[in-house]
Amino acid sequence: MERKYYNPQIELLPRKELKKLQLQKLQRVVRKVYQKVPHYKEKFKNAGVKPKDLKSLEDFKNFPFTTKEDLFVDYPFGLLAEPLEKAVRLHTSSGTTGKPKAIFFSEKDIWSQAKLIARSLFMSGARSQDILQNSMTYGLFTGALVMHYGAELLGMLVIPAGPGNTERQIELMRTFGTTCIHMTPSYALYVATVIQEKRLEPGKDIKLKRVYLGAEPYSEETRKKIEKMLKVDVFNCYGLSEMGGPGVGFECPAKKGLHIWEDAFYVEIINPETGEPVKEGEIGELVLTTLDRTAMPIIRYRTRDLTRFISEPCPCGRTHIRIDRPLGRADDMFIVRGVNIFPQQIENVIMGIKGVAQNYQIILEGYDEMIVKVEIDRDFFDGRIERLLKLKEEITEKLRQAIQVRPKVELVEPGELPVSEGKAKRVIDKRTL
Ligand code: DLL
Repeated sequence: MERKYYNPQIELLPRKELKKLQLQKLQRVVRKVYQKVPHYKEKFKNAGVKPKDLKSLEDFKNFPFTTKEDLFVDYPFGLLAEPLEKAVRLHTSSGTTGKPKAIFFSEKDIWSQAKLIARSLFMSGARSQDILQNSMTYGLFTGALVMHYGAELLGMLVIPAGPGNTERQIELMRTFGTTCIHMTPSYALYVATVIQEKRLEPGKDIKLKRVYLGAEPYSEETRKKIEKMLKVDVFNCYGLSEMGGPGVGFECPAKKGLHIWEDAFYVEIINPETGEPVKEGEIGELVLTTLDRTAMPIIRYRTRDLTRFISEPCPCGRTHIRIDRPLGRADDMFIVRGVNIFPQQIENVIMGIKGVAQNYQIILEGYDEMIVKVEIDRDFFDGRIERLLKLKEEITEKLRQAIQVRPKVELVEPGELPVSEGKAKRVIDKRTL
């Protein structure tokens, strides 16, 4: 039964045919939003395009982008392309400021996204005998519910644990023999540390095999660290509420970038300043169009997420394009002494250093001062000061080499920094510039 979530006719579809399929779907979606959503009709008019102008995929770049701000025009129902009664679920995504973005799903939308999740989980090796502990937040956030439906569709036993209460998380894992877990990377680092501190043995006390991490950027070093601590395979899962939540992009066992499901999304990467496509392999802003969504299709959505295409064929044989692990949103970037820095760059350096525990925080204060607080293994606080100073110097120097700015590094004991169960807040900007 579960074999139906591996569909070689779609997943291995030659790119030429995949593009043909995309064009057909794009023409349909463009027609639909033009006819049903006055806001899109207006935008098309301003851009001087009509649905009939979409004759090839090339033509699509003449169509207008949808931005976060567009979601607030005629809020909250303005972008619905079907009567509200057709919608069966609401999810929201709260940005850093203002009102949340409201995303509506029809019944069909719920199951299309669930199928993408089932396909993604199957691709990672999960099967119906697996037990998924879903430790993302249930509620308005898409993270838990969307994954939940997809995992059930695949036939997995789903434990709707939600985040937090780490003792209970571990108890659930031990009692029910959880084999797969879905959570944020920052929380996973914490849970892995607690498992280690309790001296629970991976494979024996804890049966985890696969860990699905998403909802926030994290580095390759963090993946490696969690894989080593728990003896598991970590898979990166990308998505955003506007595109239906998790399952938009997912890693295959090659773990070299995330496949974007191109039968469901049309994907572009643009230069955020000019709006033009970037050159092959260059980093830019990911722009996505829903190809199957019915209640609230969105075209050319500027995600603000920065990534690049990995265009070489994937060893897994799937033809759907891969993107590199998202670096974060353009808004996550901060500038210190004229240098553009992403939290993930810092994370990638520190998580590869022996002695560093699971948590860190970046504080910007005073006149462009950058402090990196790093939790380190408890046994470093055994009174051997030279060892501590050496570690501090190693972290400072490696960060300086990576980001060209010498930060002030503070080493703290595990548990001293706030633990995030959902999305972590890595940067606190208290500058008075
Ligand atoms: O975070 C959907 C999701 C839930 C994805 C669970 C994966 C797992 P939003 O709350 O709308 O939706 O936030 C979306 O989070 O635009 C990215 O900036 C970031 N993000 C999500 N997944 C990843 C990832 C969900 N794997 C925003 N790597 C996105 C990096 C990610 N950033």
